[in-house]
Amino acid sequence: MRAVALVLALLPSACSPPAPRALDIRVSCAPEGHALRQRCAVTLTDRRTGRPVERAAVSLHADMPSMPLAHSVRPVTAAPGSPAGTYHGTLELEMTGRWVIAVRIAGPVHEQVTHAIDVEQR
Ligand SMILES: [Cu+2]
Repeated sequence: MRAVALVLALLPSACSPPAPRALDIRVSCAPEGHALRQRCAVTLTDRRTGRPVERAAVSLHADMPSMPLAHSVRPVTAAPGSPAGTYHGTLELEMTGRWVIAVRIAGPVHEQVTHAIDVEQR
């Protein structure tokens, strides 16, 4: 048991999707009325118990990897919705192209995943 915990602690903390530890984090975003207005849904599941994670602190941060420092989109707090363990937030992006959404969980555990979306004008 202790050996397992040690091995898990030694795993490198990746900055992108591969293997978040305690939580299974699913992210999906879809335009809401306008291409630049993206409503994102985050679903949190406790990997150990398989149960949805409620009362988590979830925030969404958007950036354009191709244009460092060019954008300062306001981070959004994702509000809990249904089903349990689902959180929703709407980001107002500034232009079409590839955006990376960082989903930060600040409690009950700390984790972050990133989710890339290609925003196209239709
Ligand atoms: Cu840009």
